[in-house]
Amino acid sequence: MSVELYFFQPLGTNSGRVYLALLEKGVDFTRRELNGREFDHLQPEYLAINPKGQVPTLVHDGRAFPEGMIANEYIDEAFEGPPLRPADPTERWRMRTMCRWAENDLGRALMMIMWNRVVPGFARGEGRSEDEIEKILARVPDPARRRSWLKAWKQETRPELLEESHRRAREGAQRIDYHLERHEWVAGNCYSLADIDLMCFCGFMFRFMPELANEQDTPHWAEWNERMEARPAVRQLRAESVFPSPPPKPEGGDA
Ligand SMILES: N[C@@H](CCC(=O)N[C@@H](CS)C(=O)NCC(=O)O)C(=O)O
Repeated sequence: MSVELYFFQPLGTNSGRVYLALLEKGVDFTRRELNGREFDHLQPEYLAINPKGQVPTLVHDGRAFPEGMIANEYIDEAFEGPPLRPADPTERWRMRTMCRWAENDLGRALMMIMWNRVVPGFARGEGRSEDEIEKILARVPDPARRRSWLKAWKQETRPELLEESHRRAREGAQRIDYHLERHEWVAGNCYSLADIDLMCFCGFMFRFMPELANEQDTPHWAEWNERMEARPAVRQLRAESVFPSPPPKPEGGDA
């Protein structure tokens, strides 16, 4: 059996969720790290594996499984190891609801904010010219992704969208805290893929948006973080990660 994972960083959002699921299951996998800053994900060899040019992609016995959330359900079904989906139907429903929310609601708002902060520096790299950058971005295969790269690179995202994302980030942090005051784990009584998603898509708020996520304002979330950090798989994930420094805040405040 061969298992490979193509990813940007062990602790990345989309990459991290699948990386951590594999660690939790105890799957022995080959780490295929792509350098996002060098746009390795747009190289023909990788596009042959994932034509959308996105990470992560799980490859199991030669078959590619993109799309992190669904890949994680596959991992839970295909490999031995502790279950990552609750057996109880209500908890399983809550797990899926929260995975979806963490990725597509709060996660999307956070991505809008972070994407706009990091893309210009990311695209410039060690001194690429504007011309070079536009040529690279023209290779992004998915037209919607290409537009979103270009908007962030040119800093053309509408300010109202960023303001709304900040509102959602603030409300989202409070919602997580309220939820974790009532449940030990995100799905209820057992650790699941929803804990993995909450950590990977939203956990970085403690570091990058400490005004919204911190021990005073979101104490139950902070306690859950401690439960997460005590897990051997999470410790291993941290040990295998090098997380970049926080990106600079834009001038003139928060948005
Ligand atoms: N729908 C994909 C989204 C994956 C995704 O957005 N990955 C980001 C990295 S965190 C990426 O590959 N970005 C490069 C790009 O979109 O061009 C999934 O759920 O796995």
